[in-house]
Amino acid sequence: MPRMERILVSGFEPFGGDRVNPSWLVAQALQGRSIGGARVVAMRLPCVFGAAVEAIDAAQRLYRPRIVLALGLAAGRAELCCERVAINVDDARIADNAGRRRIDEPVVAGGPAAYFSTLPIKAMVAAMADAGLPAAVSQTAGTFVCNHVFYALMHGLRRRRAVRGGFMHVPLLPAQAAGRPALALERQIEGVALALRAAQDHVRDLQQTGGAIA
Ligand code: PCA
Repeated sequence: MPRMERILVSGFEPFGGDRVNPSWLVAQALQGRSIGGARVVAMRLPCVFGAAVEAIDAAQRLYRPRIVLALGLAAGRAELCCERVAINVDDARIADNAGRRRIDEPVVAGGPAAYFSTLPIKAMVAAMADAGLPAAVSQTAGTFVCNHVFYALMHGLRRRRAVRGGFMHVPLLPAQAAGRPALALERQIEGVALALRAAQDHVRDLQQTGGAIA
């Protein structure tokens, strides 16, 4: 009997003084769930340049997923954000959890300037919005460890078209938001599950705008 397809969902450990990181809580909640005929495997990444990439690479070798969705926290954002593009630069405003700050260094020396997500970001946003959840396409994943992992993931998948990859940023939880935008954990879990279902269902993305005018 063929093995059930797998989806790898990563979340990050807390960073920058926070005690929790909702991205890991969401991934953990989805562990073992069956979505669109595939089984979710969750993993927690260190918020450390380099080490986070080694961890997600090792998990891909072990689990051989067909979809890889990395999750991270974007404090201050109100929506579940499907990231469009990863850029080849690390420029950290704060130290990572190993105490290192990388400033204007490439994620991959000699790599292209950017990679696009190969997940159907418009379909994922539509699925979440249809369920009444705040969702948006984001045009930047920042220049910290999230973008670093997203870029390295897409670089690793550049010749493996059968495996699709992407990144979503989630908002703060209400308990940690201190007046900033927030979204309850249950709604974050529901949103990411719907986004994964849409990613399973849509190999081609929808033609609808998710653009921004600077
Ligand atoms: N958010 C950070 C790194 C880890 C996380 O959850 C970021 O957006 O880069």
